[in-house]
Amino acid sequence: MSKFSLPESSPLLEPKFLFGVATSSFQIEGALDSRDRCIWDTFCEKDGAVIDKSNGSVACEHYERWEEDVELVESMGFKAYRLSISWPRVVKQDGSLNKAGITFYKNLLIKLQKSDIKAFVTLYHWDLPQHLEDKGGWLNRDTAYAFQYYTKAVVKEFQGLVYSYATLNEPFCSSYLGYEIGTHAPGITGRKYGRQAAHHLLLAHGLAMDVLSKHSPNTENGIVLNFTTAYAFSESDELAAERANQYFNHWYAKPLFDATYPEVIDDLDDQDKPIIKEGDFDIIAHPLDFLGVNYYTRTVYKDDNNGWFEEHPISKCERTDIGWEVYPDGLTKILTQLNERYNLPPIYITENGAAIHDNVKDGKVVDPRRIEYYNMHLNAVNVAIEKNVIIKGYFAWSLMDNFEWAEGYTQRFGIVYVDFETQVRTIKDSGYAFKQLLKSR
Ligand code: IFM
Repeated sequence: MSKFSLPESSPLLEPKFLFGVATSSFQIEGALDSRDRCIWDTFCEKDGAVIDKSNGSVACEHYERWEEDVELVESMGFKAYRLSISWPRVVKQDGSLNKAGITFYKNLLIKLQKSDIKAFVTLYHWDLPQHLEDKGGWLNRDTAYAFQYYTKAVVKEFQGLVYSYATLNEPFCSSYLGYEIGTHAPGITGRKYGRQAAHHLLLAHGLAMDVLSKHSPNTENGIVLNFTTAYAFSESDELAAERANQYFNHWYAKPLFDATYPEVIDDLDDQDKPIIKEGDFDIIAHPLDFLGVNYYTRTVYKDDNNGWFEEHPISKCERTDIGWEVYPDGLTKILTQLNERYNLPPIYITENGAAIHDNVKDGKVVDPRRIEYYNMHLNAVNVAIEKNVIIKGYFAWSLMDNFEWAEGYTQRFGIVYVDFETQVRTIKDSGYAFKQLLKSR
């Protein structure tokens, strides 16, 4: 009997529905000395930036332990692995390639291929080379063209080894958290910076899609966006919730499909609106082979009586240990909403998971709350498919506990436990639950 319980007729139980696990370079690799610095190395040095004052210099030592880690993915029966490439590990400041970095990823990709695991490669999961930040980072339009150059280099090197490329992971986080409220690297604040960074990120995505479609036509090429489904506190807050929805979610989706920003842009002061050059939207709205959807929770909004919205914190609800409400209906809602609003390509759920304060006892990690979280969200995906959303796969976040950005090592999202003192990995019960599900299909 599987610990996950899905309706017997669920497409998730068919072998062609792809199950994978996800990670990102900065969160697991370590090995800072063998690459250029990135904005997160710098950010971690700032007082108060990371809750436990930690950094990514060791992380999960994946740079040394990658073979063991691929074997873990294989042992649980996953047929896909989502990883990201560290830009400063493969392209040096002078534009030449870092051979050691290229070899590391090549070996990893070859092992995945030999293990019959599809490689879903994300090109940018937040680790911008520091030398580019020194020239303005995502506030500088040239960074989008530097990303195009980097994409070309990667694609040439990894021909035949990659199943799917995503240009960006969660441009909302890179722009809003990084350049608008400053809780992520590079820690800049100001609405106009957030909006401009978002525009340059989307431009970078479009430029990279052009490279991918020309130089890697046989991979599935797309982008990964995160969505925090917006709910209204009361009927009179519907308009405010829709504003928030446009500002936090559709700001990143609408340009891809409708070649324009959502209406909420008209509510911004002129000085906060991004500078958009003629032709930018033609680049950004490049056709996609897939859309990656990351989902963890929802937010409830109220009108702030000033023409804008504010968050209305829910007092009594179930939460994971990072404090995020458990709300699986929000996943179904955002998937159906995207399907109604846009002419969508097929979707992969590229991240979903729960942070729980686990511990190892007698060699085991018992994590029933995480199993239940996954069970509810897998069922939410199933309902979305019943409502005609085309979904081809699901990736659990994350393969293993890792560096959770501004939360440092205080939050554990893995289905594999990592002891950060010894680097010993232990498959959690949730990992075994996936194994059981995958074996039963
Ligand atoms: O750990 C992150 C990941 O890097 C991006 N998506 C959300 C995860 C949990 O916060």
